[in-house]
Amino acid sequence: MPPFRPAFTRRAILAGGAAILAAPLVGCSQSTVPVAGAPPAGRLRETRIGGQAITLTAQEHPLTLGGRSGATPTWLYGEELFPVLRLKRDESLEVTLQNQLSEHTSIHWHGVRVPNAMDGVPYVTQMPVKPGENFTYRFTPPGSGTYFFHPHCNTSVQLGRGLSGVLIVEDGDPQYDDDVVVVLKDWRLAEDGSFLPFLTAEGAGRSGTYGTLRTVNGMVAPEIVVPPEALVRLRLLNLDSTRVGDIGFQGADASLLAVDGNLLAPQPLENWRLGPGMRIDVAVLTPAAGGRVSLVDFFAAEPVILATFVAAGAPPRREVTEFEDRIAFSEPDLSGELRQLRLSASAVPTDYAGLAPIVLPDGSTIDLLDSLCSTSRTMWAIDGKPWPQNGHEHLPPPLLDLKRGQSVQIELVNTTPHLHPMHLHGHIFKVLSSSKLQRPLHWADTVLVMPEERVQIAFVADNPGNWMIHCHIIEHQDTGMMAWFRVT
Ligand SMILES: [Cu+2]
Repeated sequence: MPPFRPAFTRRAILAGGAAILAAPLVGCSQSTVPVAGAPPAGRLRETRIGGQAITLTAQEHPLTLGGRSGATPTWLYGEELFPVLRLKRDESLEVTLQNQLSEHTSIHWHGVRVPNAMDGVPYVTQMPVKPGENFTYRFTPPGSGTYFFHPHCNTSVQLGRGLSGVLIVEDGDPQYDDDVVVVLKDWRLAEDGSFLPFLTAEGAGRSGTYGTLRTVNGMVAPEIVVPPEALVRLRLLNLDSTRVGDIGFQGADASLLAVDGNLLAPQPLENWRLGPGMRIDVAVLTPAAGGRVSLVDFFAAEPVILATFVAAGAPPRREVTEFEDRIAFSEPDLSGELRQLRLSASAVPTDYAGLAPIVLPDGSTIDLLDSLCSTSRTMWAIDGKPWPQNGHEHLPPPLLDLKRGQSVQIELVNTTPHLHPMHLHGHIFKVLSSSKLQRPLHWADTVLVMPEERVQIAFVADNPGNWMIHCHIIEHQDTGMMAWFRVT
């Protein structure tokens, strides 16, 4: 495989990127990851956790957001927004969730191909972690990437209140002069800082309920200092429950490095449509000291500047390094049958009484879903079936029943006028084709299906267990656009 190089537009090269690109790449400078003290302005606190056990305490914590007049009762893992945990490849993770909330919770490691018992889905892969209880997650991520973690029940509320964090598994050589985590999230806030309802009938039945305050790393349009004339890696994560962005840059050229943490053949980035749960890694060539680069959402008619990167300080001294870090996923065999899964609206009421026991990976059984994980109202369905299936006395059968090692080809068919970022647990799939939105061949764990669009994906079912497939617009998920598949 050829050595890795970011790919920029011709404009970048003409504008002076040539000096950087012509020189062999680059950067013995360690990525600047602060481990103690306050994080630099505009950035999140980062902690190295490789091989070292840590505790995340889920708790309510008052924070003032966006200059609101009063504090917001956020729910956090600790006392700061979006803790960033960093690991190197092949390092193990050991995180104890301590629940100091007033309701049960769990941690789902979005995008990480964990063993099923570590997937953090209450009643499907583990018992919920009740108030006052602990649960320890232990696994070694199988590949590098930009991931995040969040609860998986009552998600509109828990994620809406901020309960989430970032997990980065580094892909080896420090090729970049800086490495910046950029979390996009809106907040449903009143003027006094209190929360507005997270789930509304109008929102849930349409494109979701939007926040009233847009933030990057919990701040409104922050300025983030980066080195000048440098190659900077930005890890952009959409942790919002609702908003789809069309993300691009002004003031610098950018190269798309990875989608959902999975490296792809680097290519110039124009805009990328980033739905909830989705991530992109981008390389940016920063301007000379004093220059500014804007992160922009072009989705609306009036583009919104989400954050500004300000080049300051001395340019980094660069030395030669190159690295090869293509992750080889199991290539699916595309000769088999294409299975269609229709994403549709559903007006079917759901009755949760009398669900049959299901067996968790640890052998224990549970008897019923509780109200925190389910809703009496379903508005959406996958393959005609809302979660759980109407009128059945038992847990719905799996949407797909797969043999380990089997290749699966799915066409997601969106019959609705709304966007649905569809997320699969425990697996990475290849996005093969789509009928509307142009995108390169890439691997992902979440794919945006545009209104009336058909998107073909394929993967090898190589991770045994019971896995969720659901929309990551959380109100759609919470009102039925959720199903599960089994790999045995
Ligand atoms: Cu949806």
